Amino acid sequence: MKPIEIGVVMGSGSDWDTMQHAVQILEQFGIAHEARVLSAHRMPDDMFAYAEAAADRGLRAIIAGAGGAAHLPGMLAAKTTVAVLGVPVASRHLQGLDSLHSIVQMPRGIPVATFAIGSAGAANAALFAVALLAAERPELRQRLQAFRTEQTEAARSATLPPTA
Ligand code: RP5
Repeated sequence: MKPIEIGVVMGSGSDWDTMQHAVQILEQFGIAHEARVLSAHRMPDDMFAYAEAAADRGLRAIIAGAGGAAHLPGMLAAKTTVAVLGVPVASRHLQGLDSLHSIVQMPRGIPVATFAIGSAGAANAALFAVALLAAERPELRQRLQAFRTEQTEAARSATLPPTA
C-alpha cells in the first residue's frame, strides 16, 4: 500500500457533502490519501496529535474543511509545518462567510492557503495538492495538464441553453 500523502480532515461529518469533492479529485489522480473527522472544538487533543504527527508520517499537505467558527485549518497550521489548505464550508446561518473569514485571516507567520467556500473550494484544494506533488512527478504533471485540456474542450463544446 502506498504511504498516505494527503490528509483530508473536516470538523464534522456534516462537512462531508462538501469535502467529498476533494476526496473525489484525489481518487481521480490516484493520490494516496485519508479522510477523517477532526474537530477543533470537540476533539482538540486529537487535532493537535494529528498535526504533530503529520510531518513524520510523510504527509505532504493537509486539506482541512470547517464551517462556522472554523478554527481547524488554522490550529493545525499552528502545530505543523506541513502545508495546510483550508476549505470554508458553507454554514447554515451565514452561508460560509463566517467560515471564510475564520480561515483566511491568519496572523503573519502561520499560513493557511484558503480556497473558495464550498465544493469548488474543496475540489480546488485537492487540485492544488496535486499540483504540489506534480512539481516532482512529471507523470502527475501530465495528468494535470490532461485534466485542464479536457475541461477546456468541455467548455468549448458547451451548447446553450445548458442541458444538465
Ligand atoms: C464546524 O461546525 C464543522 O466544521 C461544521 O461545519 C460545523 C457544524 O458542525 P455540526 O454541528 O454539523 O457537527 O465545527
